[in-house]
Amino acid sequence: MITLSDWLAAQNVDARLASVMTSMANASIEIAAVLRHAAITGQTGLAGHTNVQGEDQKALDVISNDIVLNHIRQNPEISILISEELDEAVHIENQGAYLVATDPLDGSSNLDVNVTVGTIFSILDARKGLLQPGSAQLGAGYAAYGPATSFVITFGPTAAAFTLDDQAVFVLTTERLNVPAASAEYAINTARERLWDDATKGYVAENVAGETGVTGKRYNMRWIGSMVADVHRILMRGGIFMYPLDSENAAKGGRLRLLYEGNPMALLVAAAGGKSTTGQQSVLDVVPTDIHQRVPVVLGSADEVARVEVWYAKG
Ligand code: FDP
Repeated sequence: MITLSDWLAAQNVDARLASVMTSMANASIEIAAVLRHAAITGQTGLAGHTNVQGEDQKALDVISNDIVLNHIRQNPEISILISEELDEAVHIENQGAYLVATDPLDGSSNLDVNVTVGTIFSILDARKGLLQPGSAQLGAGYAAYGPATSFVITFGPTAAAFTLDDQAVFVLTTERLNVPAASAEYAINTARERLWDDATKGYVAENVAGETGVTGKRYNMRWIGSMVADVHRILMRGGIFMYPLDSENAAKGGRLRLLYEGNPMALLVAAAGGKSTTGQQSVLDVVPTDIHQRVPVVLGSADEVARVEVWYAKG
């Protein structure tokens, strides 16, 4: 059995960077415990305020944010926190070399129905400022709180998955994630079809046509509605996840947040052999102009993302 700490010690990474992963793992273990009992302790439901995106905050969003902030404050290697739940970046009074950007509880609309949600995070060099492209990430990961709690991380070249055991220890369960280039599974909120651009409509129409269309193969659709859960499935068995620009979200730049949703997931998918695109460029190449910037996100199996790119190239 290889634990997360065994695995981290064996990686060729700075021990201070490894400690950031440990802090996020410890925060995730604590959040998993809160979620397990939230329905019993009455911690579900709204907290009564809205976050910076104008969305209602759930009690568990606030609790998860506090847990992450607490673990980050205890680690002197981290000097900046960017969180979906906080309007401004938090500058911590220390010399820490690392910045963490996080969505402490992603997929909150699934909270009250006991469907997988997660914590997503990105690690950057704090000295290089708040607005760095995803290609500058030093590491990234997420915890998926499902039937088991998974912790999936990368320092760049490869991605590994751990599963939480009964002793609250993360155990290595997949050493090298591999997103197969070919897949016949796609994930998109099809209720938004009338709002889509021509590229998204064209790509999805080909999939729906299945073996009678140009791809000559039958596709299946899966949409959990928590990015963490949908991307976790893709990292484990392939497929494509799409939250494209559409006529409704275009004014905001898309739906998902670049720094703590698009970038970390794009880095993990790239480490596992997959690809990402906004439709115009790799998600990892977008230079942010705001810490809460939104971006179109398409990621997953390389052949499928390439098909989407072909559609966008048609203009
Ligand atoms: P949520 O608002 O529930 O936090 O982060 C945004 C997100 O969930 C993603 O996790 C998820 O993929 C997407 O929004 C779901 O969007 P739809 O409501 O369009 O299904």
